[in-house]
Amino acid sequence: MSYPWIIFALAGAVLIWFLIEKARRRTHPVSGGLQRDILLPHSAEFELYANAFSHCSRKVRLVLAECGVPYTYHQIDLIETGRYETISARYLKINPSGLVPTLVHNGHPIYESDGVLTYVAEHASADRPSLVPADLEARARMEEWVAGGVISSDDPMASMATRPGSCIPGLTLPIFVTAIRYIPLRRILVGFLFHPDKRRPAFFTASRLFGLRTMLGQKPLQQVMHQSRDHMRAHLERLSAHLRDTGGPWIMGGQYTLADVTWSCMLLRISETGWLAHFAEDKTLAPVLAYFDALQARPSWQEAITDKRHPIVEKAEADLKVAIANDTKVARALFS
Ligand SMILES: N[C@@H](CCC(=O)N[C@@H](CS)C(=O)NCC(=O)O)C(=O)O
Repeated sequence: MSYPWIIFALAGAVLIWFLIEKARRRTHPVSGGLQRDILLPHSAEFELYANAFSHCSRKVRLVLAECGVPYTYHQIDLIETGRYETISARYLKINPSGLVPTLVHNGHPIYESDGVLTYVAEHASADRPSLVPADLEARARMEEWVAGGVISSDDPMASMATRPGSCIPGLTLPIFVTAIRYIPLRRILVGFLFHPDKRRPAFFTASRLFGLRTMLGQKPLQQVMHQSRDHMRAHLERLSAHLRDTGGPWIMGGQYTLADVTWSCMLLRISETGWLAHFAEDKTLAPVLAYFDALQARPSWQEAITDKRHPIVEKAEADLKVAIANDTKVARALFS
């Protein structure tokens, strides 16, 4: 074969590989809840596909631990913990939306973490206290707190003023930037080929190439972070006033509920990204800090959070702390 033909044949083979791979990795939205019509291969009654760092995954691990439900754990990587495993052909068979977490019960997947919380609470071990108030009116109030923590699959940053969960992605940006330095560029670039949301590989590629200082200096990024920060501060003030008025120790008073599962993960995220220390300069938020301490002291925290920590996230958290403490440009970009 002559030289141009070899090039032509190779290009054709690459194109065919790309098209096949793209078709295998196609994502589509899924409806929440138990999927009775889907049966997946499974070996345990409950199996959880989740990521160590993902906020929604943490909620599900925490509710499983609180409810004493044993499960087989499958760690699924996001690019910030190593690779785009949520869009691998293998994972898309489990959840075609390409999002974690997915809880599988007797082979049937349950989508959308907030529906999973209720589902697990209904399947709690008989020796565990209920995570849902028996009184209907109290239950409705708890559900409002849980709804505030939802991260929408369609628009994760929608309605920040009414939904603290929507502030989480913006507040996570600094730790994304620090974590991605541990990921090889070639893995990040794969997202341009296959990730359904090209803003993710674009953001991560820029973060990998330019680093924290430069990224935090970008006005659009600052705007998102500051908007998220200011709305989150208002949500924390509301939480603080609520805890002070009711006397806690939990959101629904004496009963630890799904509302506390949700807020555990929100407080964890703003703590590991350095925002909580900044918010805590406002002494009126003292009840929130005491509440966060109490959440971390529960045995479920050890099982669901501490034991599942990811080394890259630990390094990123430490790097970010050092940058905030030693680099005024970084601190100013975040907190001024
Ligand atoms: N509404 C969904 C949101 C799930 C979600 O956004 N998951 C993120 C991680 S927290 C994800 O899988 N992202 C895919 C990616 O980053 O590529 C739920 O509550 O389960």
